[in-house]
Amino acid sequence: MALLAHLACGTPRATIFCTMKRLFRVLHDSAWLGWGLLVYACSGRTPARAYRALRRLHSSTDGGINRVLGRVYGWGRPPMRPAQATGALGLFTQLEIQQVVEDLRTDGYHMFSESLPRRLGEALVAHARKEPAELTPAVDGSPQAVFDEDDVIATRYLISEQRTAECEAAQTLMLDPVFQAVADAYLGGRSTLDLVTMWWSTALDAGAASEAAQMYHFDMDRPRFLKFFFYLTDVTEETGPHCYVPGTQNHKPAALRRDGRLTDAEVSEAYGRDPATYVTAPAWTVMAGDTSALHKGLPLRSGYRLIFQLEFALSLFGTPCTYLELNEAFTPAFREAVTQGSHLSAKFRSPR
Ligand SMILES: O=C(O)CCC(=O)C(=O)O
Repeated sequence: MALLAHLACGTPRATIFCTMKRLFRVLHDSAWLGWGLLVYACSGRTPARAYRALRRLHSSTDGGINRVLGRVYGWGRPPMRPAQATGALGLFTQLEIQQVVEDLRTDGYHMFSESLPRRLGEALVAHARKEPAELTPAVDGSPQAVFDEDDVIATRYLISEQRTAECEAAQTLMLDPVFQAVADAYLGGRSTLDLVTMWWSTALDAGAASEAAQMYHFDMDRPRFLKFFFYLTDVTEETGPHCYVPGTQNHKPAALRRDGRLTDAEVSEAYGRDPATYVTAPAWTVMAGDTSALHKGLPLRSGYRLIFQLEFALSLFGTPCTYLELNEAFTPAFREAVTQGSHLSAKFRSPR
């Protein structure tokens, strides 16, 4: 493909033609995106065409569109910048928060040296052990199953957002001021909780499963977002370390800007070596990651892995957001935070 494009754009006249064509595409996608942002501002609904334009523009501008939108959101709703914040990982001064942000800017991820309190981690694991989960790949006759390490039937078990959020330990982490302060500082604006999810990964199929995000890809559900990964089991070389290509949240080599799944060979070829960092860590480790960088979960060779994840975004423009019901499973403190107009409010709806 790259050779064909080179031949097609080989002569000076053809080069001008190719440049004009690319420019036209960027302008065309920008117009769709601008229209979509307007529709979203009026109705809270993202037109599918506008969302597709955002994804194409992420590739064609090498992330430039996301940086521009990030600045615009930041001007509208600047981050809070508290002098300090205290949460499950302890007390963080603004300086310490900025150090986390620095790592995120350079590498695209940061491993916290502080661990999740055992009490919270164990409560999440206990919740995940009893919840029915959606299976990938789908298993005939069982749309859902509870994870059973002695009878593994799928590569991934995804617990529903609603049921994950109803776990009290999950609520503690959603309310945590440190994660919110880090997200705001990195994204450069007031962020909103956008996703709460928990899934088991297993060694059932050792081949890279595209559906289970085990091939290189970038995430682009929203214009600007940050994820927190909470490791609830030991993540070793055997049990599916995350692979990150550091720096690709800022720039990607031209050959890797394509949307969709990329093979290991394509990624290594673009760098002339394996550029990935393989993130292994014991249970209760927390990692912040900008997954607009190229990343994947390495297929497990044995055992299983459980991850709890929170995502914060500057806007819910993008893929349809799953709104959660603020039912009686939520603590009074959590309900109050939602109703008082916090970073949680956009994600939750009162029961009908
Ligand atoms: O390690 C995995 O299961 C994949 C995670 C991933 O790609 C993501 O959360 O964006």
